[in-house]
Amino acid sequence: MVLKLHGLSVSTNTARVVACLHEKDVEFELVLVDLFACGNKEPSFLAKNPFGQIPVLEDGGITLFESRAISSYVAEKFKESGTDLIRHESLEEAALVKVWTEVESQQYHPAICPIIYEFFGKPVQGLEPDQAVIDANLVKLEKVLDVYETKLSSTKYLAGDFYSLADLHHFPYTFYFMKTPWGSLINDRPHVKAWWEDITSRPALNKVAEGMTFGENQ
Ligand code: GS8
Repeated sequence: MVLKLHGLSVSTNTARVVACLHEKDVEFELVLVDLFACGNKEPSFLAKNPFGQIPVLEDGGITLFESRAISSYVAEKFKESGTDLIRHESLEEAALVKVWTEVESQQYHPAICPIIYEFFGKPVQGLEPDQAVIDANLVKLEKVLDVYETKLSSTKYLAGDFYSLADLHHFPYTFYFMKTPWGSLINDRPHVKAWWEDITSRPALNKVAEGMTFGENQ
């Protein structure tokens, strides 16, 4: 049975899961949820995710929400196909992948998410971006990126010399961030820049990027 992913291709959190499905060569059906028509607040959707957010994955008898948990499930279930994203043959490498997936969620995301919301999300809702919020989070993001610059000067990717789920999880928000006026935060750090260029040359991620057109008409 084909996996069903409820979401939108422009959505960052949907794109995180789609990236993982492409890396694993897993066939899936994207079921569109119209956020603008509040499709995510309908009882049939709330039955799948009581928090009313995309993405949601349905795989046979199991229904999952939270994009990082979904991608971990996909990477684990299909560990034998496509790119090995979780280094399942090495306890140490697998642990490092978990460390850096946590870093994305606990350090990187809290800084980058408000910037993306202010810059792309608010105008779509007819609201004015708050530059003070953007500035405060750019400072936070710079500090995280300084750590990344040091780390990536000793290993090619975040968890080691291998591409993993940890790198992949950074893709959607960084992709939109590079369309803001502050892409120099990435480009001015040579190791971070090389890492980003390497990741974005991956066919699986290029495929995801095709659908990430949010804010293109701004
Ligand atoms: C966040 C999902 C989310 O914010 C995850 O899956 O990683 N921590 C969750 N989804 C947004 C769309 S942006 O991708 C969403 O569904 N927003 C609508 C709403 O909150 O009403």
